[in-house]
Amino acid sequence: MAYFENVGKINYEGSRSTNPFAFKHYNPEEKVAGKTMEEYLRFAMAYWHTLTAGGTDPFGTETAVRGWDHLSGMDKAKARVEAAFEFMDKMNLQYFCFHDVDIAPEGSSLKEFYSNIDTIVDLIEQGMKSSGKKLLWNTANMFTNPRYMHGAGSTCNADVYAHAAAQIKKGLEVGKRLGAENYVFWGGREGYETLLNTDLKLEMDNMARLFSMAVDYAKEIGFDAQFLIEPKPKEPTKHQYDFDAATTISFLQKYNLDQHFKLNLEANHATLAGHTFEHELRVARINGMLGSLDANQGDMLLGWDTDEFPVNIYDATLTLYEVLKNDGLGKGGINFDAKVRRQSFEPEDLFHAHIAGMDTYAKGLKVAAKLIEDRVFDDFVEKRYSSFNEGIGAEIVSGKATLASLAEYALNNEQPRKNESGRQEMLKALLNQYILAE
Ligand code: XLS
Ligand code: NI
Ligand code: NI
Repeated sequence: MAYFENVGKINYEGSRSTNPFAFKHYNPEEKVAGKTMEEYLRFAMAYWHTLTAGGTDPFGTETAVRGWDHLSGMDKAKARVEAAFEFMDKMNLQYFCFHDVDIAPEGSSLKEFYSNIDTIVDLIEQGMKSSGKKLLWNTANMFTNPRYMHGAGSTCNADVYAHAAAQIKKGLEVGKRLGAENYVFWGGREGYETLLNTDLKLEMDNMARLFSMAVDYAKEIGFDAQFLIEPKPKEPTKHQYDFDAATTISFLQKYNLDQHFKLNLEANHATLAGHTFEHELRVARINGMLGSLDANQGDMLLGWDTDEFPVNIYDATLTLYEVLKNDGLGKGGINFDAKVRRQSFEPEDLFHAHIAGMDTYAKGLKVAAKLIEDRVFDDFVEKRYSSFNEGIGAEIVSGKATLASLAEYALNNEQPRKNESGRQEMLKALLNQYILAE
């Protein structure tokens, strides 16, 4: 059965193509900065947005029209697996990502959930074998079920904590079986609403304990995926512990978990934290913690995680700039944690959305590669800090300088080197020039 029968395979037709069902920039084979686009971009379909979600919002029910609407329970779950492989094939997506509850219904007990997962994972495994598609990452949803109202790793209820552990255990087993390249933790309920009822220290210690248990269990079963934490400052919880890249890195360092984890950074989460996406990527990159991306974009006029498909080429360029400077994402990839708008309810809209996102990132990759090749910002930054390459600057950098030696230097140098312009506007104009030219 075909679930997307109105759409065929999406191919690259070049930037002048007028076919809405074609890539204008994403040309998987094309070489950019020494690798093919496909190797750098490693695009993934988010199972939850593309197959499980139906377009609800806090004020309205589902609007999406899908070929599996008439089914329910396990039949629906099975149909979605078929649809998933058809979609990835047509869309030329090599990877996918899912939460446990996206693929299988929870049923009425943990045992039933485990068995539902096993049945569906059998089908996914077959689909992967015959199509060559790969699992970028899986994760456990520990935020939707009412049991997680107070959190999962940070809950006040030890029985709920145990349930979360059981979900993670299964998630790791599934990940191993399907050869997941990463395993993600996103803590939507790991945080607090009011300090009046919260033991902040115990909650954070317990979260770290759960992560350590996961590290141990993965080792025990020989699951060698890269562990990732996905920061987000708020929503659904008022204050979330994995607030942003910097906060999450220091959390991991404090609990000696930093060698086992990297970060999965999401564009819309960055802006919710009051950062640009490139800020989050840069912080992770310089700390050796850049793992994977959740590609989407928010709406500056709306204050929540709108998870729109990324279409902003300016942002994509700066995103890919960091990715290239990181020499790619290693085991990571670019997961479209993005959904079509509720009004875009037809199956075709899923294709338009992914084409828009993949083309935007492909174009960003090309521009970023050129910016790096021409050392547009590198040369400027190098020169800007050149006072640290010699004399007193070199002493500071080498760690030899003391407050006393610097004070002595300053006393003898009442006329410091004059400051130079930061040339921000010139650099932004250059960036525009590259975006428009490429
Ligand atoms: C929600 C998160 C979530 C994670 C996976 O805001 O982005 O979808 O990516 O749990
Ligand atoms: Ni995400
Ligand atoms: Ni999100």
